[in-house]
Amino acid sequence: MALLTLSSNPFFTFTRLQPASRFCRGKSQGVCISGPVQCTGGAKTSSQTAVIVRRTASYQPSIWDHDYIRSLTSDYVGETYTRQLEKLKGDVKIMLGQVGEPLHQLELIDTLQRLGIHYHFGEEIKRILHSIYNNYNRNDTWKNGDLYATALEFRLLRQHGYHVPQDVFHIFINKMGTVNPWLNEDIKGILCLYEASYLSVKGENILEEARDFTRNFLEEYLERTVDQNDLTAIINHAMELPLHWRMLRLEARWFIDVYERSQGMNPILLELAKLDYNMVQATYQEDLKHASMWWRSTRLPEKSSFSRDRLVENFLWAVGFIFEPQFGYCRRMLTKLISLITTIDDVYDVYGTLDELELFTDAVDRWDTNAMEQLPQYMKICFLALYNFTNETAYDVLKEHDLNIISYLRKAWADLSKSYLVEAKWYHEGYMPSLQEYINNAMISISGPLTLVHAYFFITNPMTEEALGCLERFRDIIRWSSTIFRLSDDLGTSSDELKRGDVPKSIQCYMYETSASEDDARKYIGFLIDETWKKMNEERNLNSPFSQTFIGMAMDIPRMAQCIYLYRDGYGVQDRETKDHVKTLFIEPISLI
Ligand code: 0FV
Ligand code: MN
Ligand code: MN
Ligand code: MN
Ligand code: MN
Repeated sequence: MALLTLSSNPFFTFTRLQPASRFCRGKSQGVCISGPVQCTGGAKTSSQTAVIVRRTASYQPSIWDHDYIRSLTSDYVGETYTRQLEKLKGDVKIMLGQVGEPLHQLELIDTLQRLGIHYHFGEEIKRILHSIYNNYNRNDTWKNGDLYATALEFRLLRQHGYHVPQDVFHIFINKMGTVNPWLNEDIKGILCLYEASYLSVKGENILEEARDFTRNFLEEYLERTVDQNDLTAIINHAMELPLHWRMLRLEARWFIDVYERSQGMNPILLELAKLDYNMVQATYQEDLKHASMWWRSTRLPEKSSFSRDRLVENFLWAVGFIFEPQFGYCRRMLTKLISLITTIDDVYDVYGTLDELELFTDAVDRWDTNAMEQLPQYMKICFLALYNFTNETAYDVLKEHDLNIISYLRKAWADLSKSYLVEAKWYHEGYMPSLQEYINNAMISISGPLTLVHAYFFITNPMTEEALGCLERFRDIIRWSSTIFRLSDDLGTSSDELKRGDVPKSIQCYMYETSASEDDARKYIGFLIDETWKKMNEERNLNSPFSQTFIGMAMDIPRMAQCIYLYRDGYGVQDRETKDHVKTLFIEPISLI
């Protein structure tokens, strides 16, 4: 197996190319790089003489041993803990019923959410927010022109789907687009406004200004504050990523420590949060063991050694997508799904030759085991693994709901394979798409739509023919979720991808289109992520046929992607932040004392 040399990869040097001389215009503003591209060896697997040139990604093997995963245990199982949990839940329900002041109600809800235990109190929280919303214009003396109270109410109401106008912040912001000077000492209020501003939709200029102002203000505050304390830690955390974009479980783990040290901490809430965290961790361990057994039984890790072996990290993605303990089936199935996606992605991006990829795409499109015959050996096992997994999923649904969903799953896989093939062809032809042309394909090739279609079947109950139609018709939430997933992945992975030879990603398409520097292109992609979140926020509040659980998952996908790709490719490179996340979430319980 030969390595593709970097110099033969046109994209590696593209930043130095002059557009007109080296590229030819393609359809819809895309361009072709003229000249031959290496790595096009035909798939003459039976021939002794044909040399197949394959790329390599040099992925490191898994750092998690299967037997180690199997050996994970938790003390936090059994009736004693269940009883204690129920008692604490009862205490909190009483608390929720007794707290009278709207501001205290909101603070309690915010604390429950941040501690990750809100899911036990869905009905109570809904009832309280409903009554606050109903009194919205009638009784607001409790806010009394206070920025913190106004912003907290705004964020929580919007989070729960209520429409609150941005004008509530009018009185705090003057014509210069800055917060009124009397607020300069109100750090808590400004931080709260910063977090609230991420709930905005397109065109909300007050919130945009508020975001810019609060970010600058808080950054300056950090610069001039020498003492590091809990407040600066909280602000730093918020500057890294806003609450609205955070992966829920890791945020809960982080906040439990902050809360423990905070003034006015309520010991009942703290105890419930810690106990619940540990008990949920015990269910994660069982999910993980189940998925790990399956992964081993497929023998894909050894049969596809060119590909990423990332079962534990795949489970981390799944927990990011849906954390509540009762969704174990969904998490297990998602973990399997993501493992298959990753293997097949590496077939297309790294190992497969173009001829082989055409055959594979055709086999998936025809959904025909007869088409397997023409595939090289390494592809046969991938194909049958995906075919069997799909049938397993469909069988589960047929069994439970009397519905045959094979056509939906087939179509989702065919769409994904075709988008992979488009990228492979672009790469082999040296074609440079326009940014828009790239995104149209890449929001599919990131596998967000495939994942959400599957997720829909993993969680929806009851399921009806009518509801299935919605998957086809209401695609925007899926589109925005997948777009952010794609753009975040490009920010984290494209440098390595281009080095080993891959299609130009969003950053490079934009650089080529506008002659921007890489730095500016990255900023622009960050801006697109921002704008796409606004579309998600808007879409989420429309009257949707999807359940709140499904919509939550569509929003948790970008959150997880932003977490994994925050500093680098935390998926390909597993032994840094990602390893800490795995330990924190699945291995180490919180000490109860
Ligand atoms: C991205 O890998 C990635 F994270 C994949 C394929 C698996 C995760 C899928 C889910 C969590 C649903 P990579 O950067 O190689 O993907 P692209 O599309 O850029 O080749
Ligand atoms: Mn969720
Ligand atoms: Mn790919
Ligand atoms: Mn890839
Ligand atoms: Mn990538």
